[in-house]
Order: sequence, then structure tokens, then C-alpha cells
Amino acid sequence: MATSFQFIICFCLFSLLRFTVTFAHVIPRFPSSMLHPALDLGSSSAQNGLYTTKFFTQILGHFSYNPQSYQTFQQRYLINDTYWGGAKNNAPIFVYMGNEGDIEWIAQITGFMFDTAPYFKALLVFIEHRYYGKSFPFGGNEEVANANSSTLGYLSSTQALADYATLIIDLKKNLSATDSPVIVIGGSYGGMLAAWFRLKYPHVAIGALSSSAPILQFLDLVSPYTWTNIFTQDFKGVEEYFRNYSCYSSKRRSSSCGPKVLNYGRSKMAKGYKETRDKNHSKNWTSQYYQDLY
Ligand SMILES: *[C@@H]1O[C@H](CO)[C@@H](O)[C@H](O)[C@H]1NC(C)=O
Ligand SMILES: *[C@@H]1O[C@H](CO)[C@@H](O)[C@H](O)[C@H]1NC(C)=O
Ligand SMILES: *[C@@H]1O[C@H](CO)[C@@H](O)[C@H](O)[C@H]1NC(C)=O
Ligand SMILES: *[C@@H]1O[C@H](CO)[C@@H](O)[C@H](O)[C@H]1NC(C)=O
Ligand SMILES: *[C@@H]1O[C@H](CO)[C@@H](O)[C@H](O)[C@H]1NC(C)=O
Ligand SMILES: CC(=O)N[C@H]1CO[C@H](CO)[C@@H](O)[C@@H]1O
Repeated sequence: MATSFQFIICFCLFSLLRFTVTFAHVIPRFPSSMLHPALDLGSSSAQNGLYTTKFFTQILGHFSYNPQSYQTFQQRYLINDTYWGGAKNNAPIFVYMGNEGDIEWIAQITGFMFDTAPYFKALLVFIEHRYYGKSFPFGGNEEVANANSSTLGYLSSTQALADYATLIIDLKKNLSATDSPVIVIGGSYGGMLAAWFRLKYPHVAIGALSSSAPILQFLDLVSPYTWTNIFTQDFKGVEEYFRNYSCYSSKRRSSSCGPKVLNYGRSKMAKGYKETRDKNHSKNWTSQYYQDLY
């Protein structure tokens, strides 16, 4: 059981990492919808019955003796124990490594966790990344946290991984579940975190599942065009449509192209969109997705 989980899967789906293409240069970036969730799911999440929201007192800096490092902040995490087989059975714990966005939004679009939990009798935990959602250091004050390099200096993937290790270890202790295996899961940047977590904290997680994680997407490791090549393949199916609406022209972001592709995508995606629990949200996410592309 233990070793069978020791895998890292990289799905090269086009869904999470995007590049903005301009004619001058290629700028890699993560989905803007994660950086700035356009959908206000806050109110629905309160009564959506998917999880319980908790906060954990987290240390600001894990790697320095600078007195400021000993400040703490409230880190949000979401938990669902409905399917859990319990500590006595050493039932597993699936931990989503929050990426750059509101963790509630991420949890609500990660149906995979909820779909697989019953088969593994897993406890579900989604941890929010520091400096996102409701997990800002410096008194939870976003403006102060983002003020300058001395406050923003605590925003790094290395600190985030240490947050996750600290929280997971403490949570397992609280649940008397120190023997429950932990599988870390993530997508995009969160998938990179999951893979890195498994490498860096092998005593905390026995496995990592990294979806759409560009863990090798660094200059000098692979061609800078790797991602755009995959993206182009994905879109071959709708190539004709793109061509019809001049999406290949210099007016790539033209108003004629965007909305039409958006409508086309909605109807196409509505068919296979299993992940969503709410039809209205499915529509929204689909349109959000296409908005992100443009
Ligand atoms: C966990 O998720 C399931 C499926 O969405 C839901 O039915 C259940 O109420 C949730 N449990 C908690 C404790 O939130
Ligand atoms: C950075 O911002 C914090 C919070 O606003 C402030 O206390 C501090 O003086 C600033 N530091 C610098 C170097 O500007
Ligand atoms: C574990 O329990 C302690 C004491 O109640 C609490 O302060 C801490 O936040 C809990 N840890 C987690 C991860 O919830
Ligand atoms: C593209 O345009 C051609 C010619 O007008 C038309 O036959 C075809 O159906 C269009 N395809 C799409 C996907 O809109
Ligand atoms: C979905 O949207 C329709 C129309 O906007 C609305 O009438 C309906 O109540 C919504 N359903 C849910 C579950 O939010
Ligand atoms: C972008 C988008 O379609 N947003 C819609 C999401 O769903 C709500 C509720 O139905 C609408 O009010 C938004 O316009």
C-alpha cells in the first residue's frame, strides 16, 4: 500500500498553467482566476456542506532567528471527515497543497478529492497558501502583508511547504492519527508544491499527486516552447473555429473572437463537465476559464 502511493503523476492538461501570448514575447503566468477569483463563492460556501473551516496559528518565518520570524498568523484550512476511516484504522489523509488563490474556491473546483475519498476512506484537508484568501500574515492585513519587500519576503514556496508540514504534523497529532499515511495533492503551482513536498518532507507524506504541474518548466531544463506546443495540440480540435473568427490574426484578443469562442466552449464543455456540483457554477467556471484564455 505504502509504496503504491509513491508516484508523481504529471498530467499535461492545458487547464491550469497558462501563458499570455503577445507578439513580442511569452510571459508565463498562472491563472488570473486564482490570483483574483472573479466569482464570489463566499456566501455559497458557508452552506455548501463540503467542509468545515478551521484556522491554525502558523509561524511567520520557518528558517530564521530574526525576531520578526517568530510572529504568527492565522492560516485557514478546510477539513472533511465524512469519508474518513479513522485514526484507529490508519485511514489515509489527502491534503491539498493550496496554491495561489482562495482555498474555498480551490476546494470547490477540486471534485477529484471528494470523488476519490470514499474509495480510500480518506480524510480531506485543504490548506490555504500564505498571503492568499484569509491567510495573510501581519494581523491578517492584506495591505500590510503586501506592503514591501520586508513583509513580502515571507511569501515563498519554501515557507509555504514548511507551513504545510507544520500543520499536517500538528493535525495528525490532534487527531491521534500519527500513523495515517498522508498523500499530498495539487494542481498547477499547487502540483509543484505537492511534488516538492514529497521530495523535501518524505517523512510527512508518503505520496504526491501533481496535476498539470510544470515541475520541469524552468529555463535551461526544457524548451521555453514546451507548454505552448502542448497547448497548440489541445486546441487543434477547435482550430477551424478559431480560424473562422480570426483568432489567429493580430487581433488575437479582439472582441469578435473572445465571446464567440466563449459560447462555443460553454456548449462543448457543458457535456463533459462532471466535476461541478452546481450547474450555475459550471457555467460560470466555463466562462471564467475562457475569459482566462483571453
Ligand atoms: C464532505 O463532503 C461530502 C460530499 O460533498 C458532503 O456530503 C459532506 O457533508 C461533507 N462533510 C463535511 C463534514 O463537511
Ligand atoms: C514595510 O511595511 C511595513 C508595514 O506597513 C512597515 O512597518 C515597514 O516600515 C515597511 N518597511 C520598509 C523598509 O519600507
Ligand atoms: C491542535 O490542537 C491545538 C489545541 O487545541 C490547537 O491550538 C491547534 O490549532 C490544533 N491544530 C490544528 C492543525 O488544528
Ligand atoms: C467555419 O467556416 C466555414 C465556412 O464558412 C463553415 O462551413 C464552418 O462550419 C465554420 N466552422 C465553425 C466551427 O464555425
Ligand atoms: C441557477 O440560476 C438560475 C437562473 O439564474 C436560478 O433561477 C437558480 O435558482 C440557480 N440555481 C442555483 C442552485 O443557484
Ligand atoms: C461570469 C458569469 O457568468 N457569472 C455569473 C455566475 O453566476 C451568477 C449566478 O447565476 C451570475 O449572476 C453571474 O453573472
